[in-house]
Amino acid sequence: MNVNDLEYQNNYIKYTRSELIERVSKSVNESRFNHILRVEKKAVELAEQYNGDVEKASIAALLHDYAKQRSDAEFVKYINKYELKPILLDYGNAIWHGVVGAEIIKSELNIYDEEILNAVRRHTIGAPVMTLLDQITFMADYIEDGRDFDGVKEAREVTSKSLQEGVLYQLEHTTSYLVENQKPIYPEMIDAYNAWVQRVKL
Ligand code: DGI
Ligand code: FE
Ligand code: FE
Repeated sequence: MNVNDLEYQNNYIKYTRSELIERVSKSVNESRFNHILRVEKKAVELAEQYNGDVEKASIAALLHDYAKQRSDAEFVKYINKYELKPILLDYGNAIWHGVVGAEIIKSELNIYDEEILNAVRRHTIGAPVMTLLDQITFMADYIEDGRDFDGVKEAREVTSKSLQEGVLYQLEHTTSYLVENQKPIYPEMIDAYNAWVQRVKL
């Protein structure tokens, strides 16, 4: 289906799709907003292919980077206010915009659907156990049509054959990239890699 024909019918959130898009467009810059729309398109395609909930796929995709452009100070404020894991303070925006971003979404948009919020929380780092919606959001972000990195073609091919193999592909490649560039890996991402490499046989 064309995403623009999508009308929300399940009351997961109190916004129509266009109202949600409007709120998101006010929270991020134009290039980030365009990325978000491409992620939504890809998430809806994956939901159709893998029998996911198309409406939740659209909502989670539209929200996944909602907090991406908030200041470090704002994230730290939320980490303290909601007593989130102190280890978060050792990381930065790359980890915060998903994990802490979910709290910002709750507080600003009054969206409380934990399945949707978890897909946002897990969209950067994955998790040892991921729902279908988590996997769709995680992969749509990685392979949306505007992405252009070494390996994206292969990532798209793998994901079109098996969503789970796509998840493992991303975990493998992102953790390798972080090691090669001497960047710290958030522990849950290592846990995710360990779980998925043992679950999925390539
Ligand atoms: O928000 P996007 O750019 O659309 O994509 P994303 O949420 O997948 O974020 C990707 C960035 O996050 C990329 O630059 C790699 C970085 N990242 C992912 N996992 C980790 C990480 N950075 C650190 N330091 N540690 C991680 O575990
Ligand atoms: Fe992100
Ligand atoms: Fe993204």
